[in-house]
Amino acid sequence: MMNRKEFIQNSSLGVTAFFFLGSGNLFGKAQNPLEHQSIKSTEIINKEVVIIGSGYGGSVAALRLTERNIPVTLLEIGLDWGKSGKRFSAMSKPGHSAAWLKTKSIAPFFNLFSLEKYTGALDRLDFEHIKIWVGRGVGGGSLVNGGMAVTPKKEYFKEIFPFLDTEKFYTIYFPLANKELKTNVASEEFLQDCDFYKFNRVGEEEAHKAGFKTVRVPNVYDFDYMEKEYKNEVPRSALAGEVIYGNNYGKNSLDKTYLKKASSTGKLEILELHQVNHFSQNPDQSYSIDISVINTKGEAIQHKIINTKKLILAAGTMGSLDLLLKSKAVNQLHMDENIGKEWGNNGNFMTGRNWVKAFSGGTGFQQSTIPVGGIDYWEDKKHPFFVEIAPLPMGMNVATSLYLMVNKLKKFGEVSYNPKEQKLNLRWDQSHTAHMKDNAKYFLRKMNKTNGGTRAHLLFHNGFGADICYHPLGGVVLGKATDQFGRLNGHQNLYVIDGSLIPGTIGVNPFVTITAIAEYCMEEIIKKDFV
Ligand code: FAE
Repeated sequence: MMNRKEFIQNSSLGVTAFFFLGSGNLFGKAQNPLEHQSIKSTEIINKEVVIIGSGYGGSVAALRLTERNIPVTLLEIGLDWGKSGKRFSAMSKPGHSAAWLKTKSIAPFFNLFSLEKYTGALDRLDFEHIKIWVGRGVGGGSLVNGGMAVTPKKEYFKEIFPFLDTEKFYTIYFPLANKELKTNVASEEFLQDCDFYKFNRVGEEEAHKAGFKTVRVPNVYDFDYMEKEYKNEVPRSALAGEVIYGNNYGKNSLDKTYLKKASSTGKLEILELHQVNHFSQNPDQSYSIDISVINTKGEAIQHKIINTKKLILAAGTMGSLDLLLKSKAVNQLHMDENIGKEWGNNGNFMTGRNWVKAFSGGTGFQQSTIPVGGIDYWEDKKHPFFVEIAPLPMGMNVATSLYLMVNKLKKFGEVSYNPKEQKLNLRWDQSHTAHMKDNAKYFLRKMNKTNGGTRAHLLFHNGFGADICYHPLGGVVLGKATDQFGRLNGHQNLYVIDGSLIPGTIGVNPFVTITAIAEYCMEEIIKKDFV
């Protein structure tokens, strides 16, 4: 039997696996752009509407405004990968896209790779008890995520958002989000036939034997394209180990859906490599945004102030919190007392099993990077959870199953700002994840008892990845820090439209919910505030 070190060394990829659930200098000390020698002056520009961040919230806002002929400027700290002509790297060969301004790869396991510092597509924000992965670039998290497009359970959605019209969400906003995101489901025939999905067939079979119910999980990866990949009719992406550093083909990330549509109106201006430092409110309720334009090494090369009548923050949960709290510290921006509260990791907890079917074929040599299966145990009274059967595409038969669990939250975390160190603080420790660990123990015990296998000590210290978070949510909660449509309390013309609106948990992978909530908010905001 291999030990953890041998396991890592023996893997031909030595990387990987990690999606689904789903710090750099962005959240570190703010650099004064004018300190940079080459920057002599500040450019001042006026715009009608500015959106900060091009993930799910920002992309929905951009489309709904521009299709009504409203000119929008979208500021994104990361690269416009489509425009740049640069390619995303596969997990076996981390290159430029693999990490945001780091010199070592930052995947959740096995970071053996040195990197050239570059404005890559994946970032990791490190706090004492939790590491948070996020996407950087035009398309935000959609560039690096596993594409799992899951609509939450109606009852849980109702519990989390009791004041929203649930029926309207399930008849209008969720179907609309799924249509625009191009959500689709793999054919059962393909999944049975395809060698690259053995890990999923094994995962489901073992779950059934242990008494768990499994569900097919929709995705935004185009499964028709994947079937062609399998037949070698088109270039491979999901079947060539691409995902967490970006997919060159197949995945309908936001640049191919919402943002493409918004750009076709001719009303959308996307400014890449624009790092927003902070913003201030003017007496006439307009906003001034302080921006460093950076190069691909992360150096500030230009300083801009953009004045705008309306400002939409869509920098993702951690990005929007950072901007709000920093702007309060730097510019005395008024701050609602609820900002930073009700933060959560969406119950993310990683675990796995070694020696899965070790003596009868394992989980397969080749694995697709796109997950398609889930274990639904959400209704259990004592141990409610949802588990994603995650691929582990290591280029060898590792006989190891990886699981990303989504649990309920028992206790919220809280985000604040440390003005001295100029960075975010996150109040979050083992007491927040203790019940998730209990659920993971229960799940693994049941699986191992029926199927054999051991807790995945080869993947994680002690077999549990309690500190891995792909789904940061909350901190600017809808109806608490904002009104019921994302208008920030105590301000005019200032909106938050992203994952921070969801109070810490939604029970499944979150981007479909973030998209649906953005659709709902933008409908009202455009109707009332953009007459
Ligand atoms: P997000 O997509 O993070 O976009 C925010 C954007 O703002 C980014 O492009 C930032 O670069 C940009 N930004 C931030 N700060 C600044 C600044 N100061 N100046 C300029 N720009 C800025 O926000 N979810 C699922 O539902 N299914 C999955 O399968 C899944 N897998 C995942 C796998 C991984 C590895 C990761 C990291 C996440 C995964 N997620 C998944 C989570 C999902 O991608 C995430 O919830 C959404 O992307 C969040 O959407 P937002 O619109 O909130």
